Amino acid sequence: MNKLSIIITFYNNKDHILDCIESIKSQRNQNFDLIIVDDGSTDSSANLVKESINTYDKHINFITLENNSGHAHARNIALEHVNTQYVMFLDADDQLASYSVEYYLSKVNGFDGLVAPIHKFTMNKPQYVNKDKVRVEYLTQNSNPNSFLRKNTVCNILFKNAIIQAHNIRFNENLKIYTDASFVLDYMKYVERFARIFDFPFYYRGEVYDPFEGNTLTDQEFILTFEDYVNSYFDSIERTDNKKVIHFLTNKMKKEIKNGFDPSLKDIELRYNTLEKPLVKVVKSLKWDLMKDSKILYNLEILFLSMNAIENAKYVNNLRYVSRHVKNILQNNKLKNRSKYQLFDKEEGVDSNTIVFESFGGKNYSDSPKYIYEYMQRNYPQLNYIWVFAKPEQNVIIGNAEKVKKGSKEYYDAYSKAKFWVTNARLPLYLNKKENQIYIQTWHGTPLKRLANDMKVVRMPGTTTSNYKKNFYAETSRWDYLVSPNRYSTNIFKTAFWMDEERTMEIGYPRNDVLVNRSNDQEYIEQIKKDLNLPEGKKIIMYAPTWRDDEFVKKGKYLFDLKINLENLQKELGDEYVILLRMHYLISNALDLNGYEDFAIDVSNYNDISELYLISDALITDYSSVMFDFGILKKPQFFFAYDIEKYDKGLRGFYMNYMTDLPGEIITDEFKLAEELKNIDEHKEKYKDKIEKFYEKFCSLEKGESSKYIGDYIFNNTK
Ligand code: C2G
Repeated sequence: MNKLSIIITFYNNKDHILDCIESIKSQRNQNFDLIIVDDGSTDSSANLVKESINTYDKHINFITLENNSGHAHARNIALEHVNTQYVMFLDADDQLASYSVEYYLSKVNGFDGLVAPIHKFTMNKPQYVNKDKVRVEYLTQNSNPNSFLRKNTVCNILFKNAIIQAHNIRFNENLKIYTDASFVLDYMKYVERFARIFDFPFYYRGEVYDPFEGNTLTDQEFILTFEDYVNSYFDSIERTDNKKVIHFLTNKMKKEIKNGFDPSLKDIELRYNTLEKPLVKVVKSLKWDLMKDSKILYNLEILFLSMNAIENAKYVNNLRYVSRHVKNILQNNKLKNRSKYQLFDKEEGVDSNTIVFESFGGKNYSDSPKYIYEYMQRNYPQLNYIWVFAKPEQNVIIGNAEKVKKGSKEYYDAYSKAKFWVTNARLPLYLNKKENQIYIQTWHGTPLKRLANDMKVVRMPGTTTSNYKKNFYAETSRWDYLVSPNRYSTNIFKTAFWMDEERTMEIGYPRNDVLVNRSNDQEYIEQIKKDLNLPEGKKIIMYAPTWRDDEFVKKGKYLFDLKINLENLQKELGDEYVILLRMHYLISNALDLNGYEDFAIDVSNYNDISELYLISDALITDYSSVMFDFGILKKPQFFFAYDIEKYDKGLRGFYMNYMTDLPGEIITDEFKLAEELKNIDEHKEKYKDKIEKFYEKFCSLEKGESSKYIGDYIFNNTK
């Protein structure tokens, strides 16, 4: 007979349930019973599970509940079916490491339980238990009364079935979300000795893919969970008279209040208004605990709350916000400018004639903001223009705009004062877009790679899928207008950016006006070539690849490993061609072109890629949106997709069929690339129809008037 039962209950977990079941199948030690409860799912998860266990050589107790009745009920039902010495719970969106069951069974030793840690989602999971890292201790409930309460969850604890059944321990079905403590607290009363594992991962939380759907407890809106948390707290302290346990639970509750009503939270007012009732109730009961070692203003807020004086409490909460910023200002620290801005930014300070421009987060003077600015500068020189740069001294701009440094006092003044914000990438969320300001987001490319909310998982340093999407949503919800280059993009922006059509200006890209207006201007084109010091009489090929989400040094700094074979290209093409190497703006490593100076030119720091399109006879790219802009010129393109497998399936996924819809040859081999490039004219002929089709779909909206459209719109809305 098996020693352990694992209980999985699920409700509409289609995105995670297979990974969860896989983690069970992958247990090296299969000596356990499995009880699965479908808690009235209405999505495909039940079918997914059934399909998956079809090929699993194990007897499974699969229970279907007709209606969804909540975690507590589903688990209580499952408990009726346990026939083993121990039982543990695995959440349907979590996973167990393949060594867990084996390890637990070797350590539990007949004791009253085993408590193992819960880890966050990670890509880098160890494959075995590292003896030098893991720590196992045998403890008594008397001396360690709070071990079972760790992390607010019953998951990843081995409970002894005899204790559960003898004392009829069950989850409190009156609680909605935080039901686990009710079970654990009753169980703890009968525990003497138990094992506890520290310092090594055995159980992983699943990744949150969709932070807006709210299926995952840890990620749910505070507004929706706080009241239940308070109810669960009161339920819990009634279940115990152990002072240490009460102290532990109370400390958790205190933290929940302190963090949940922090004055710097963006939705603090909403939280206060919605949660007044449970907040006052719990504060009344914990008043002295809350005030024990807190600062004076916090204590005052608590005091007001305990007296039901909500308006006064709110006032003090705001005072705490103000005092934080005043402290930054008085201490003269690096947040000083931002704090001043947060305190003094007012609608009355907005000036209708001021426009602030920023491109790629202040990196340079480029892209659509530059073209809109130059149009306005020519036609409306009387307005106030401001450009934001990370390094203002390194950027030369035309016209009379003021240059300001990101993060400086002048930077915050600019965003506070300008009625119009024009930028091509996300702006930091600490900038307050006020009601009487207009934020025009030009964005920076027709999407090929999946974007924002359309990405299932986000693998970028310094963020999680959930945080990335939440922040993105906060950003796009303050865009008044988004520029779209074509119908295809407009449709994508609806799901990726939550942008409705009313807020989308489907007018083509300002940065592409020059491609329409000057593609035949030989003099202009020759001048660009001269400025770049290119050898005369040679044809020009540009290589402009994109970046890889998973190749980075740190947040915002990505690496690129040049996979084209310069030596071979020079040998094959050097007499006739030069090659421009253009790295994406996120790439931070320098190219080493030693020995290729006459053939390869690094144009990564040349601000305006549109000018480079104009002088290039052909383009090599991979998955970059440069293909759509270059498509306007109907010149040959080659797609050097050496890592297509990884990029399409693993990293992002595409919006279109990469293999069939591109206006040029897809090449994965460095030598084949040189061969293809030798026959540019043939290639052009071969892809004639596809180039036309591509142009129709993605480029035909471009009429060379987009800068004018936006510039005039802005001018007409100034005073
Ligand atoms: N770019 C460039 N040089 C490169 C690659 C890109 O100057 N080697 C510029 C182009 O203007 C391009 C823009 O940066 O259109 C965006 O680059 P992508 O490679 O498409 O990548 P990304 O920044 O991830 O934007 O909707 C578009 C997507 O958001 C992609």
